[in-house]
Amino acid sequence: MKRIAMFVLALVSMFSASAEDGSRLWLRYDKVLRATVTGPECIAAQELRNYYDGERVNLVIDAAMAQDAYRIQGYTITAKNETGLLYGAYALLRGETGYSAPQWPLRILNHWDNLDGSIERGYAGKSIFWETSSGKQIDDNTPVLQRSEVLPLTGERREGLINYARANASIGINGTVLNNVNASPKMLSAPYLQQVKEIAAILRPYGIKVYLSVNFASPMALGGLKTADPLDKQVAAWWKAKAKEIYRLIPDFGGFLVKANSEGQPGPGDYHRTHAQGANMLADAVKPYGGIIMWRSFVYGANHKGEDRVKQAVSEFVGDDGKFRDNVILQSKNGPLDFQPREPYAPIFDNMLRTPQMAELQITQEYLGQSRHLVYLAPIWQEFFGFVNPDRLVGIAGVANIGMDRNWCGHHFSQANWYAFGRLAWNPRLTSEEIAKEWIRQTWGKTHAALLSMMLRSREACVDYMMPLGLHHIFKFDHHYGPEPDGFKANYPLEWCPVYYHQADSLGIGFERSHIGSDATSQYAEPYRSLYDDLRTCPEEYLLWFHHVPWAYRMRNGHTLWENIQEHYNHGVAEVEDFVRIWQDAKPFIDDQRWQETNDRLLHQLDNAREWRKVCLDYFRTFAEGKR
Ligand code: GCW
Repeated sequence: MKRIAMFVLALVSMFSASAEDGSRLWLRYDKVLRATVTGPECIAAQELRNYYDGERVNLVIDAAMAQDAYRIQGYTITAKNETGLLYGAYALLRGETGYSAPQWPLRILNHWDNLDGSIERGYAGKSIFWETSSGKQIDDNTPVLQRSEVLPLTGERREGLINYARANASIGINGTVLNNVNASPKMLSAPYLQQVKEIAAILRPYGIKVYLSVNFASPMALGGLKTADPLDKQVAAWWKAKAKEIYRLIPDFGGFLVKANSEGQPGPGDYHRTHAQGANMLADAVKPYGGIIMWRSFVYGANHKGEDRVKQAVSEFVGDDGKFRDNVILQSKNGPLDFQPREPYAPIFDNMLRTPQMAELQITQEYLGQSRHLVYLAPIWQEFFGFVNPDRLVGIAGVANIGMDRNWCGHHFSQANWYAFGRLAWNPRLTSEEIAKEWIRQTWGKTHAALLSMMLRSREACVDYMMPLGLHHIFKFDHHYGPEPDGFKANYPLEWCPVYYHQADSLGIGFERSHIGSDATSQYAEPYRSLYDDLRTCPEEYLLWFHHVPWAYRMRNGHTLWENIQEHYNHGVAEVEDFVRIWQDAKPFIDDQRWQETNDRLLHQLDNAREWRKVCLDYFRTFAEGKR
């Protein structure tokens, strides 16, 4: 009887293996149902029983182990609790042995998902968490929905969330923010909190806590108060009551993420209060339940007339250093501007030494070809950790690239970025190469050297065909995809205009940020302050970020700057041409659907890379070759 069952299962798994559509991510285990698993009955035991291709596994709980750590020794996995065992089980399934513990206790995905199912900067379909049952749009004027209007989590939705949880647990992610930082106050209304409770119940067994982004003006929009001033007693009381309501539903709720006084979002600044005053008021509300506040430092604009945008976060926050409650964490993007293909690290990490900090990385490729280009992001993050010591951070957040698309991330290779984020959140000292190898083996079946080479070169290729040598933000308005180096709109904030960033003129190109310019270099700690300030020592990959450089300037390879710019664009395009060749050669080894879909995207990427080169060089040439 058991034999027949196994035969049927094998057949089923053969069929599902042939229909490779990317939906199984890197968890492409075939059912083997072989292992005898002893120890506590838990999800780790289930997963091993289903998928471990060995005879037996012992699961052992040892209270003396560090939180989330595991040890794999022979047939035994030891951990402090079931979550640790689960991490150990997935590690065993990917062939790991030995002891492992995570760098940070907070390893969190940020979903920029809106309540109507759309996703800000999402390129892989609709939200996996939210949708109205009528499919209707939700805006500020929509009344609070009835529970029945919020999509129920049944059937495939529920299955999807379980698989989302498995995927996250398999790489150690233990928290998720369910909604956009541009947050609707309705998020905190009762029908939605019910939904959050249900999502939390699905994710909890996988060791994942839920968090919410909150709108700072919620007490007005939702509570009918006349103000959201953090020093107002009624406002503080409203948040306390809201926290109580949330924790009654979800006792292990993680806390709030806040985007305040940034890009039009409300915040304490509206009442002439500081970020610390705003954050602390919220921190006091969640403190009794062990909650945290992740307060973002991504601010620029109104209050900083004329100041170089990349300096504004430090200017605005430095006075608050040391003034935050101990359950507030400042969350900052890796670079001082906005998730560009290459930026120097954000100097806020040098300036807030008495404030716990988290880094926010972007998994969704907003400025790196979205989910149409193959760009493996681990090298960017590794580069960042080369400047900002992971030991100085208390956690890490990644803006998710996940949606309802069959393959979750739009591009089959964008899955690697989700995977790499989790692995680096666990251990930021893993190399991009180690992670890519792991991912390729699990996702494509074996170690393909050519795929590895393509992935490892892809980020630098993107920098080269989009904006080499420290150029930045020369994207088309708003959609952040194609090139628009001549972009300027008089009625737009200057900080959104490409011409503001590259400053090309008849003399040269680049943004002068040394002491003779905006002096952004002075926000850096040594040795970087001096290194970046001096044109002669500034690394060439940041050259035009920090300096306005003459077109005829001699670069390290002996060629002029203008020649170098052209060489980089050409190199970027040549790299993508090579990726297309690599993929052609890989055809015999790759299943049809994934091969075809990836091939289509690579060809599209090549068109785009050529367009970037043409548009940028044609435009810059008019200055460089003295035609203006
Ligand atoms: O890069 C900008 C994005 C916005 C985003 C903002 C932020 C969520 O273009 O879409 O808003 O950053 O990080 O707050």
